[in-house]
Amino acid sequence: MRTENINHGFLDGVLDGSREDVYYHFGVVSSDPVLDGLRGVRAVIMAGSGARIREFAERWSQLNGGSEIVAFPKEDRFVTRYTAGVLFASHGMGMPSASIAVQELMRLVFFLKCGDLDALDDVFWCRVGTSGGVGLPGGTVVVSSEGLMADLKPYRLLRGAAGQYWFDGRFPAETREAILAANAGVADLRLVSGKTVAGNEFFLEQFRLDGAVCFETPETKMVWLRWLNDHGVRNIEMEGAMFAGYLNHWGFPRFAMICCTLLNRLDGDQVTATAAELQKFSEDSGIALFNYLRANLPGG
Ligand code: R2B
Ligand code: URA
Repeated sequence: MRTENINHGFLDGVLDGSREDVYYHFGVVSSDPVLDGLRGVRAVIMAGSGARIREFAERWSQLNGGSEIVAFPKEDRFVTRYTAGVLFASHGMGMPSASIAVQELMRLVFFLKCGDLDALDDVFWCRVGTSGGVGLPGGTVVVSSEGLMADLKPYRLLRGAAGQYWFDGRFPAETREAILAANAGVADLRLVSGKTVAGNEFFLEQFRLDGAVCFETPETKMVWLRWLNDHGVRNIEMEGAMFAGYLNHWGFPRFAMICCTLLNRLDGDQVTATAAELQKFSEDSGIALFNYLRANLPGG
């Protein structure tokens, strides 16, 4: 971990009891007894939708002998479940929403691990999501090597008049290789790795022509998509650059993003896959995750 990048000025007071931390969007505070049962957390799994989180937790519980599932009571922002050493949490859509979830979960995990840097090193983080493929058919599962913004530069935020905060969007290669290895030879699962672009918008920053607001032409859209393709970008979603950036900032060594593609953006903009196809796409990214968890979480 990079302890120098952890906000000890705030977080150490939570550990020594001089202040309480309010994880407002998750509806829990650091003194809440519900957190006592989460100290053994070994992985944090995030997905955009709350329904997906409930399904994942059910599945992980079944794989672990029907382990008890703990829920946080507040669900109007994010849905959270904990079972068998894994904390599952939704993050909504886009980096503004997901960054709130990631920041509060980093604080929560720091508290649960009592600030122990070795214990924090052991926590695996993963976002499992959907995306638009770049030169890949719908149904391909992409394990990201790097998260970038629409200009192929890493995630950054405005720092008032002082410029920007910049982040490192690379995903750890060892974790990515371990995910690929855990899924080698799985029948009917197309798994690839490559760079991922996170757009701040589903339409404009993904160069779609079907938004209510549109500034692109078929030509400018294709120039952008081909530029991404030429630079090794395999898919486009809306959170990965921030997700990797924040986890790298604290120095977590094990994290990943696994996203299925819903369509090939070189062929179109609208998501026209059937409900059955979408279900299969979503299941495939879950299969890739659970194969990794079973192989890499001792006792999982
Ligand atoms: C993928 O899908 C969502 C938009 O439909 C967004 O959260 C993402 O990253
Ligand atoms: N999610 C995205 O952000 N873009 C797509 O094209 C599909 C899913």
